[in-house]
Amino acid sequence: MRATCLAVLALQAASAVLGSPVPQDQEDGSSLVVTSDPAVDLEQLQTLAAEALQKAQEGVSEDEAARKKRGDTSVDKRSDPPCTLLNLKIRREWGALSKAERTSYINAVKCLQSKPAKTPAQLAPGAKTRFDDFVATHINQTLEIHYTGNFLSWHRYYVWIYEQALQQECGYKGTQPYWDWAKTAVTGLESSPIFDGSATSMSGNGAKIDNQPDIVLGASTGLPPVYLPAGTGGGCVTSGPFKDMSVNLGPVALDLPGGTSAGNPAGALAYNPRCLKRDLTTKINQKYANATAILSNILNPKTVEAFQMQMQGIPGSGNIGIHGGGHYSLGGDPGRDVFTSPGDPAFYLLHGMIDRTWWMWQSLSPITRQFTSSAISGTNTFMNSPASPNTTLTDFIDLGFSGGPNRQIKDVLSTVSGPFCYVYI
Ligand SMILES: *[C@@H]1O[C@H](CO)[C@@H](O)[C@H](O)[C@H]1NC(C)=O
Ligand SMILES: *[C@@H]1O[C@H](CO)[C@@H](O)[C@H](O)[C@H]1NC(C)=O
Ligand SMILES: *[C@@H]1O[C@H](CO)[C@@H](O)[C@H](O)[C@H]1NC(C)=O
Ligand SMILES: [Cu+2]
Repeated sequence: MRATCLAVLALQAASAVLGSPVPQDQEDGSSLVVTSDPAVDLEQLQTLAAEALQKAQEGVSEDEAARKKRGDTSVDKRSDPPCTLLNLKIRREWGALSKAERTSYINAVKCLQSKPAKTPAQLAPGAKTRFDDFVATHINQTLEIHYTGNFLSWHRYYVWIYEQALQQECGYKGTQPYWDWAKTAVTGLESSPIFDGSATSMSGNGAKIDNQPDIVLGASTGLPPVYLPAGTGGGCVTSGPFKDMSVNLGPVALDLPGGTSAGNPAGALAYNPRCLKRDLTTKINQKYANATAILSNILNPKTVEAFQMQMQGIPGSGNIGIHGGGHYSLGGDPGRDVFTSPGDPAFYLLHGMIDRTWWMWQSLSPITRQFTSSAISGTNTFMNSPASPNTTLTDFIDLGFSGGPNRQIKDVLSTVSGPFCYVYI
């Protein structure tokens, strides 16, 4: 059944890119057997997703070979190499990596932090390193990449270009790992392999600051604010590979109590070297980004609009979504700052998980959710403020000095076509 559906997908993928109308696909999530354990269901979904997309890709390749045989070159317009099982890359959860693999990832991140920036100093005086190029790009575009039509696709391409930089500029042989919040909600952040502060972690908590007030989110918007508990750290990170790293850019909006933003008065892109701060808050992880929350975000939304809103938290709903749950459970500076958050190297593991969640959701209805105009929804500005045009499949993603080339959104909607060839395990 599934194979037939996927062969159809192959044909439709090609026609979607060429602009012809695409017939409806079938929901492909029917093979999921929902159990009483959301963690088990998520594992199952992941396996189904990898399977569905791999088979789809085989279909695409077979189809291409057949067309070539007939002398039909109409699909050869795409410049990217086909994604096959031979070049498929696997992204894995941090805890599933060996210690040697974790160390090589950490070393590559440190390598990016030691190479000079490509961003011209007059554009972003605070961008000192290649790592900072990514932070500067994100700060510069924050209001056009969150609560927008490109939120998911922009961050997918951004994390991939970061992964490419680690590989091509710093000799990293592995892939971008991810932080599975379902796991850390159970173990607690402080004792997880990502944040336990060991030499093979992404560094641990910040130094403990006593009596930190609750965080109040959205106090200035007129909507009911969300109160988040303070965590178990709050100060400078004291352990692990990144304890001496310098955070060079921002902050822009730390959402301090009372609705004050605490941005750097010298400017968002000014040079402002300081320690990396964290405030690990397992309670936030448990409340907003547990296995049930992730599963519900994958199974319930039927449109991408609903999917991305549930993920980012519907303002005024009191729920910050799994995206917010991940970010605020890390906390600190720049972790808690929507603009500057990629300045904490754990950001890329967090957004690996965002991408993985989207990928699982897409695999449940692969045609509609990867290859049609229903794959995206939203406008080009944060909550459409100020009002802006709807995002379209042919809009470009421009990652500035982080890397490129600029890519149209339609080319980054599938992890197994266009420039990409990866799945999650
Ligand atoms: C910020 O965005 C503007 C407009 O796209 C661009 O011209 C500029 O180069 C960007 N700055 C950085 C630091 O990327
Ligand atoms: C798990 O997440 C859901 C959805 O956010 C929430 O309603 C539930 O209370 C959470 N469970 C715990 C134990 O906090
Ligand atoms: C923009 O998208 C909304 C929601 O999907 C839709 O109702 C509206 O017609 C679109 N506007 C244009 C100009 O296409
Ligand atoms: Cu972001």
